[in-house]
Amino acid sequence: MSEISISPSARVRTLFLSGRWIVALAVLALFLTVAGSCALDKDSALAGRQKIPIIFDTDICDDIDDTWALALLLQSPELDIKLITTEVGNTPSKAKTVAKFLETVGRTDIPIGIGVKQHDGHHRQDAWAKDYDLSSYPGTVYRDGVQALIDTVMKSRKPIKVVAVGPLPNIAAALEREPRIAGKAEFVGMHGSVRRGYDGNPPPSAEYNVKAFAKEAQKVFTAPWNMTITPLDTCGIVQIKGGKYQEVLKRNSPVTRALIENYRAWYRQGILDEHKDLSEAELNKRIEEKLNSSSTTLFDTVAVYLAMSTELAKMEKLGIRVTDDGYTRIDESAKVISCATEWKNLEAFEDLLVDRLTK
Ligand SMILES: [Ca+2]
Repeated sequence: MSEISISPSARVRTLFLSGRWIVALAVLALFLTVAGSCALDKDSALAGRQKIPIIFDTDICDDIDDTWALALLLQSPELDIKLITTEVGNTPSKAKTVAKFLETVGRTDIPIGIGVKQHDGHHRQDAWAKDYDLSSYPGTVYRDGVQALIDTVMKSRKPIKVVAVGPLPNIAAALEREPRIAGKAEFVGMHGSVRRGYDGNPPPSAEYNVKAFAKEAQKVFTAPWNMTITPLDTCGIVQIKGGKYQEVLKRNSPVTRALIENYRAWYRQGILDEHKDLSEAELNKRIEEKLNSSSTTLFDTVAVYLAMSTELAKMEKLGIRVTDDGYTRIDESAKVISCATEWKNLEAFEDLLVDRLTK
């Protein structure tokens, strides 16, 4: 209808005026919507700026501490998880556990990358995810986790942290394929043993994550990126027990439920691997005793913490050389790495861990 056809009659004028009101209201509504969305965008941008983008590289399903670290990660709003890659052994099987965990806690926005596979064998948490079909994961699963890691680092607009809590075949392969990732990322790892070994005392040990793939660790520890590690000196003495452990056990949230279910499956398989003839009653008794008393040593949770803060630990800049037999020796001529060599306040870290897990 053209403007010429508008009649000057009162009826038409009324309609015309009503129309103007409708237009005015629509413009106002549009203005409010745009203003509101601008404010939201501003908030989102602010939140986005404050969050630290990270990639979590984990050998989950071997020791259970990776699952505690994953739970801490998911409960830490400072961190923006861009990708989780699975390390060592049957990496597709490990990706199933990660996928089921993420789906259970409603975080299928997080992509999963399947890391370098060494074998088709079993891992101790397989039973927990045995009925899960990885192809049903609503989020993205990258078959080539190493490439996904490279792409995630290279396209990140902000410096990204690679938080690695297992041996390092994926990270070494990524550095081999695209050395420029070292200029775009920082490395934060649970690796090595500087002055104290597995029992919390000198001498240092050949720590598993380094020793299991020492050549790969050498590649990662000489790449030109900023590195921060928690060696056994700090991560090897973290264990949650007593009232703090009971808080986690009793919280019964999706995250703590998935965590404790995994702990149970992992512990059960560990006993079965060593005592095949154990009666079901004895097996259950041992599981209940352990599951009701304490966590195991939660090495990997400290690497997640160091990705957010170093406040509670004493940090030292040390030249660290990875030896062929898997030790991390202090060597002034080696690349300087930031090492958490002692706790300033271990109790505060344990409180933070429990607070995060139970919130
Ligand atoms: Ca680990």
